[in-house]
Amino acid sequence: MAVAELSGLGLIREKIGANERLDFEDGLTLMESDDVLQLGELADAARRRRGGADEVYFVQNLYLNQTNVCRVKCKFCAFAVTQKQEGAYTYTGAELVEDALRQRELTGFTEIHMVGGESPHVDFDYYVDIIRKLNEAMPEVHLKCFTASEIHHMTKLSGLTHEEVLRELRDAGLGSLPGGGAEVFADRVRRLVAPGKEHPDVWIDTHRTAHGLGIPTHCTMLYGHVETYEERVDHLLRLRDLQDETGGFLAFIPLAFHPENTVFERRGWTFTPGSDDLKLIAVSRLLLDNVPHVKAYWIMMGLPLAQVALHFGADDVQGTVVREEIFHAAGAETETEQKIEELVRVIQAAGRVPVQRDTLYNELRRWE
Ligand code: V47
Repeated sequence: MAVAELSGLGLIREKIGANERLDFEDGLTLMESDDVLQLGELADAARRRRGGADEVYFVQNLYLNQTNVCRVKCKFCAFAVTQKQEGAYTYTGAELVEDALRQRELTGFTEIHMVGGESPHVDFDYYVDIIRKLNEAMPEVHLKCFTASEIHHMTKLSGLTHEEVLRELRDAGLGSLPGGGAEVFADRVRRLVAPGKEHPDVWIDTHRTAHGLGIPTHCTMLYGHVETYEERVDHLLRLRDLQDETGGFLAFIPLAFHPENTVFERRGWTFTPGSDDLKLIAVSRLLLDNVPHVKAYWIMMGLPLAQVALHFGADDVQGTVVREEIFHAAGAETETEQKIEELVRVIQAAGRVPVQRDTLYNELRRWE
């Protein structure tokens, strides 16, 4: 077994050295390996071979959630509520602008990352209005808003196509899409964890359409629940295929399942082990040879493990964030905000060069 595994990774090492693309079987060999250190070393080598250097990126951003009211009931989600439940909120465009402007006096964020539930109690004009108002109030701030699932929800609210919805949002000021809502594409997994959600092909098609309109996007995978290694690899390769076709993904973000306050907590599920989080960073870096950046999302894995992940293929720690709700509803114990100085310190302590970027990875400032 050990010998077979060694030879498997040895083969993959050779392929990486020869710039050969890894296939499904290679992906499976990587996922099945417990040699996490070797995976990390391979991923870091592949990253450098493709032109990556010592830079580690972060963005100064603000998280907003326009509503936590959601019709879908995904089993992994601890954030969503129904309209009648205590704590339900839906903010108007004016309220979101007021909140963002207040935060702007405290931090000079360059990006607003806004996602929310699929509320049946709003219409498409609501979404266009909040984008337009935020854009008018802060035209220099990049609006990275709404998952593909939310875009799909807007087609249901409006009767418009995905392309029409995206065009209207883009014309109102939308800059890019975040990568949420992808979960794991395999039908079996979707039926178990998100039976109320649209078919996974819709996520792919929505991102393809966005890329066609010149709207860059991000991609994710929510791992650590019912998915098999095969299903993880399949997910990553479907992302790679789309990137081959369009080149529109800016970064991949592996998202570790957080079980607290979800139905899975009642079944005794626990958080993913750190070794799995590192494996996911490494394997995704190895398989997604065409996606420029892999994020070690510190909100999810904590800053110390994110520092290690920077040596396992990741080159981005996402951002300063300010007020994260989705992972904290599900038991994340990290802070909800980091100051730039702290991100810089953490990146430097990991032996890397901090670079503050904008959403599109233009360099704004570097700390040598
Ligand atoms: O869409 C929900 C996932 C996503 C849980 O694009 C959960 O740069 C784990 O997409 N445990 C939201 N995951 C977060 C997200 C994201 C984060 C950082 C950067 C970017 C980017 C995107 O989180 C959801 C869903 O897929 N999620 N509940 C949970 N309990």
